[in-house]
Amino acid sequence: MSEWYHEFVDRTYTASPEDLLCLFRLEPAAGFSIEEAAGRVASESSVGTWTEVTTMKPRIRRLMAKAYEIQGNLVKIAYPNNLFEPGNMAQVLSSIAGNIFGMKAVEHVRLEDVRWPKGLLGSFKGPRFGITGIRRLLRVKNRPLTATVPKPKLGLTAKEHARAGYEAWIGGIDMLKDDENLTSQPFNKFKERVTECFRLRDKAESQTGERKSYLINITAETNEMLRRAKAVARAGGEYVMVDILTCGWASLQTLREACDDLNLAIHAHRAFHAAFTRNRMHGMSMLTVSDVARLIGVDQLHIGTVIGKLESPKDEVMGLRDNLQQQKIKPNATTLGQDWQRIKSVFPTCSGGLHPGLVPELLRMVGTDIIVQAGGGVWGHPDGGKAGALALRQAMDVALRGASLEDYARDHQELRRALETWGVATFK
Ligand code: CAP
Ligand code: MG
Repeated sequence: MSEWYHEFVDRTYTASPEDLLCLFRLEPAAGFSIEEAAGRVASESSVGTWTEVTTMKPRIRRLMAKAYEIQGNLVKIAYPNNLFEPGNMAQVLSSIAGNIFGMKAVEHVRLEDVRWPKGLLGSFKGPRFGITGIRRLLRVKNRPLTATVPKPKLGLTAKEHARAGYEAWIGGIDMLKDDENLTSQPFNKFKERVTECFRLRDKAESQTGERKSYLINITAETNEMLRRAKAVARAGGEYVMVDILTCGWASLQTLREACDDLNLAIHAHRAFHAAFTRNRMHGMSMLTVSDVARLIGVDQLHIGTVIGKLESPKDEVMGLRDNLQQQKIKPNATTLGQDWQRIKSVFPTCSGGLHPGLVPELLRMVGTDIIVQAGGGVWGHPDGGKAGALALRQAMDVALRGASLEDYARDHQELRRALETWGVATFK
């Protein structure tokens, strides 16, 4: 073990409330002990490099991160707050989630969780609306909110897309949502989609008397994204949707700034997350992604379903739900806990392979303070989108009343047809 690295391991160190804390799952490479690997991770993610340097100064020593707790392959590292530029998320992540993933001394390293100190936490905006604000916006007090993505994901024209939205809204859906890969392709131009969808949204609102909204995908080069956000605000929209991971944290911060002036809520899609969150030994946890998204300030974020088509383990989904809904998070074996202070909550969104037959079980598991998104589960209904929307609302009524799907389906044709089509079996 090089002398240098052991200076970044100090089991006698007591983390201070001003420190940023990281919990890593760390598997040393062959020939390295967990201390040696932990020292290297702490060094590389703070001030160090592979050798001692003559330019080192006592005041810089005070910026050294410390691996202060090692239990099995779980390592806690404390980072002095002055390592970080307040309000600059990309800089923070380039430190704690930068070069460490490529180090030869580690076989695997995963950033499981971060505890954000008050100072740094206060330098980010957090959500503009949060759960309470979104419920007020859509005038829905207690029940889960509903959303649908017209399917097929791509290929519908702007008019067809808007028409689908109208059917879903009339069928009882709260929010139309674009798919993560729909932006402004030749077959469905953004500008035309804004015009067509908000025209039919207004019509559906006046016909149903319910608030209806549209999670329109503005994902694009940052300046273009800002132009599209302005167009949505001009058209009377309440939301923008963005693929936060493919766009990147810096552009999300830019958008969040603009959303204050435009009074827009942000629906965050997490396409690409599984590239680095799915491997439980290496990469970054979805919990950490949810921290960063909440801090920068999205109002809604996908958390998975456990029972749907996409990989989303129950412990992860429940941990995400709590981390987004609650103000004070208790620590446990794999999380550091967090006091979110004045940072508002984020509406957890369950999506991916959901259909009416799965709704009661989903709500039993994750509760009702969520958004339920069903794309295939609405547009795959044998009687069309409106019937699919009605069936989803009926399934939700079943869950909220504690009734049985089968009994309720006897008097509700749309639900019955959905159950005939998909049953109640969860994805294996
Ligand atoms: C769901 C969806 C969403 C995923 C994202 C899709 O469609 O539109 O993008 O839910 O995954 O394209 O697959 P369906 P996650 O309702 O038709 O399945 O929510 O896990 O981030
Ligand atoms: Mg999608």
